[in-house]
Amino acid sequence: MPSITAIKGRIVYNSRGSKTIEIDVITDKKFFGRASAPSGASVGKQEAQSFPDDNPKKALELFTTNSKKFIGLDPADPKIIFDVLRSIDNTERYTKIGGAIAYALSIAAIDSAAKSLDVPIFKLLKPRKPYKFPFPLGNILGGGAHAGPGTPDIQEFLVCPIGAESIIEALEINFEMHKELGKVIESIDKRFTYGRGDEGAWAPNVNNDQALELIDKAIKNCGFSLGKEISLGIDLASSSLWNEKKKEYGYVRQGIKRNTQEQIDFANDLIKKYNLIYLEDPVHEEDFESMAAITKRNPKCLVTGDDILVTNTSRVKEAARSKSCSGAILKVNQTGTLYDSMKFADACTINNIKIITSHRSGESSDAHIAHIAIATDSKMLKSGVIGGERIAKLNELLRLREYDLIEGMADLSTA
Ligand code: 2PG
Ligand code: MG
Repeated sequence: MPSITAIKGRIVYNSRGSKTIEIDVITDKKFFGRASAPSGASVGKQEAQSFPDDNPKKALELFTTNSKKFIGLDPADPKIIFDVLRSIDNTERYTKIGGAIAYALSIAAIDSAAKSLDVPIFKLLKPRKPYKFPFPLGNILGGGAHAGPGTPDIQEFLVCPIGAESIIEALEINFEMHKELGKVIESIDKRFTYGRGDEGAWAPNVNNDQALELIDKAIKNCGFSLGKEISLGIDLASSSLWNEKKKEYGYVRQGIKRNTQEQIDFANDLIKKYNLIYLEDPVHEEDFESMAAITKRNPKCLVTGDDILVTNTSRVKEAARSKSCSGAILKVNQTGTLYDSMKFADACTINNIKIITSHRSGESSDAHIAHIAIATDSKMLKSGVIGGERIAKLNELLRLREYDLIEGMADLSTA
């Protein structure tokens, strides 16, 4: 059995230049694992809290004081790491030690275990086949919490290369779309500065409707057709639009307000008009009922919960009971440890809720989520299209082809 022989944490910076936690785990004195925690800009209320009192230093101090407790543990067993961490912080949202520690520790441990056992991480997490490549779900144009004034209220316009038969073809379709969309934006806006948001998506000075028209034009220019080579998805990130006092969604940049029924209609219309195969957080994070109405009406679209589920097993069970979602975002740092996430994935699978493993808008150059997507049978890996920290995950998918263990692309049918 591999055994942790050394462990060390430090503060580093993420892709937004904000402080985060990085942890090194060494197994059997020579197998080195490392991970650093990502962070969100549109954060669900029920997510694990990144740092105690918003203070990374405090998180690191508590971790360092307790780090000896992890020496001698089996790094290949996410449950053991979870149990010891829970003996230090048993709060629901890791408010004492911080979700950033939980993330970095549990992922660094599996990273070093995989090296010591000379197997890819995904195989440690799911010992048996079948393994499939997730479709890359790429953010090509965005606004909301990820970009500045003048950009659309909608946080993310996403492409999914549904016609691709291999992972390389899938990535290339997304790259081509991103490049072409840049040219299309420039052709209508001579002052376009090639500005991009936190996830590498174009951040032009257009509203939601114009954004969709531009994307439509780029699809045609590439010679693709909607529903054949490519399909569209949207992350409405509706909790960022919701005003609890006024009980309405404010599309401030476009000057539109929508009450709950209007928001449901808007979501249904978007799915219909653009044949969306994916719609994330169409309503705010507490509205399981409206999510259920949208899910029921659109059986061919993955109506996906992000802020509403926060990778939380109890919440996805509630969503299954109320039939609120057909898709679920899995972000390890929303829930804390790798073990928490694998439990969440099990609950999704049992309830036939399709998993979409996802990056955060504030990322590291780590690639572990590519393995997590494969191990959890994710249909898609939401990881942007361009930008070093986004490409890191996508390139890992390409490397994984060399193991000859993964056969073909995930099955995207929603049945
Ligand atoms: C989302 C994510 C990732 P953030 O809302 O799905 O795209 O954004 O990390 O800011 O929560
Ligand atoms: Mg989201």
